[in-house]
Amino acid sequence: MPEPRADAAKTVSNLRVNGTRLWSSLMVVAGIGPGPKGGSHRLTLSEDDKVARDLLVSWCEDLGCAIRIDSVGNVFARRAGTDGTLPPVLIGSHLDTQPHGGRFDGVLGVLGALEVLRSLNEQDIRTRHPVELVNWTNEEGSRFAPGLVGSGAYAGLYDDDTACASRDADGISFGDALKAIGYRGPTPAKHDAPPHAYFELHIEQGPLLEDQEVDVGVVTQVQGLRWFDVTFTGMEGHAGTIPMNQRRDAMMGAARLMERVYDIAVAHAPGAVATVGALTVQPGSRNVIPGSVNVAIDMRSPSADALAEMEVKLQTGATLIAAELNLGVEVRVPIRVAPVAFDVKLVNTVRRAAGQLGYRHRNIVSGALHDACHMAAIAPAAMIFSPCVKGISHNEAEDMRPEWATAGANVLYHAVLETAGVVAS
Ligand code: HGY
Ligand code: MN
Ligand code: MN
Repeated sequence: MPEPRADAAKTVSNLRVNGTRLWSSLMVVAGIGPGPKGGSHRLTLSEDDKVARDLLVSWCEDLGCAIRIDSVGNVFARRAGTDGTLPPVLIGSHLDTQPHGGRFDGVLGVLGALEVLRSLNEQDIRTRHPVELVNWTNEEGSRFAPGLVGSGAYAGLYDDDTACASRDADGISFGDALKAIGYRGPTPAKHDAPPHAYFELHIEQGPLLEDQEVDVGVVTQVQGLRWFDVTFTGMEGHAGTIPMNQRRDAMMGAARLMERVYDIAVAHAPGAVATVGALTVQPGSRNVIPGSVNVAIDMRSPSADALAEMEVKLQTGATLIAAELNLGVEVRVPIRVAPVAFDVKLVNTVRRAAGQLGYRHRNIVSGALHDACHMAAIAPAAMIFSPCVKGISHNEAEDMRPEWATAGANVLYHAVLETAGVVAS
C-alpha cells in the first residue's frame, strides 16, 4: 500500500473546506420545515424531514457516494477509500429538530460532514479508509421517545421492533411514520462491524465558547442523562362539585412531584440539572378534575453516582406522593445514558488539528447528549464543538457565525484526513 510522501503531508496541512459552500447548504436546509420565528420545525420522520433527507441523499449521490438506508432510517453515504476492506471513518449527526428548534443543532454536523466529502472530491484526495457520512434518525426524541434511537439501534441498544414501536402524541408509530416517508431501509440497523472512528461536529448549545472567545471546543466528555415518565392516575370529576378533601386529583400529584424534581437537582448541585419539559393531562378540560397526568422529566449529571441517587429520590418521592393523595402511579424510564469519556487518541487528534489550523480552542464537557454517546460504546469517538450565539439552542433564536461553522468543519476535515490516512496521488 503506497504511503504518503513528505510533500503530501505538507500539502495536506494547507487543505481547507469551502466555508461559503457550507453556509449556503446550511441556509438551504434551514428553509426546509422553517419555524414561525426563523428557526426550524422539522420533526423526525415528518414530511419536512423527508425533504431534507432526500436533498442530502441527492447531494451525496452527486459526489459519487454509495448510499445505504438501514431499517430505522439512518442514512449512510460512503466515499470509497483505496482499501475497501478497511472500516470507514464515520462522520455525521442529525437533521431532525425540536418543535421550536434551531437551524444548526445537528444540521451543522451532517452538512459539515458533507462539506468534508465535497472537499475531498474537489481536492482529489485519496484516503486509505473509506469516509462515510451519517444522518441519524430521531436524535431529538421529541416526537418519538426516547431520543438517539437511530444511533442506539446502530450500536445494538434497540432491536428494530423496539425502535419502531414507539408512538407519537397522535398514536402514529415510529415504524409507520418511517414507511410513510419511504425510509424504512432493507439492511438491519445493528452494525455488523464497528467503524474505524466516529467524529461529530455540533454547536455547543451553551455559552462557554462564545463567552471565552474560543473558536473550537475539544469535547472530552458528555454528562449522563435519564428520562422519566411518571404517570399519576386519580379520578375524573366535576371541578365545581367535588370538595377538595374528596378528590383524587392527578394534577396535584404532578404539582408536588415537579417541586421535588427541582429540589433533587438543587440538592446535587453544581453538576446536576433537571427539567420537566411536558405534561400530558387527561382529559385536559379546565372544568374536569384530571384523571391522569404524565410528567415528562429529564435529569442529567456528569456523575453516574449522582444520577443513580437522583433516580432513587424521584422513584421514592413519586410513591410517597401517590400514597398521600390516594393516586395510582407508574414510573417508566425510556432512556438512561451513562456519562461518556471520548477516545483520548481521537480527542488529541481534534486538539492537534485545531492547534495546527490556528484556532483558539479549549477542552469542554458537553451538557447536551449526542449520537456520539452511543457511538463511543462501540468505536473510538470524539466531538468538535462550534460556538453558538449566547449559547441559545432548542430555541428558534439559535444562531452562529459562518466563521465558526467553517472553523469546526476545517477541524473535522483534518481529523478525518489524519484518521482515514491520506494516500499520495
Ligand atoms: O437533549 C439533548 O441533549 C440533545 O440535544 N437532543
Ligand atoms: Mn443535537
Ligand atoms: Mn437537540
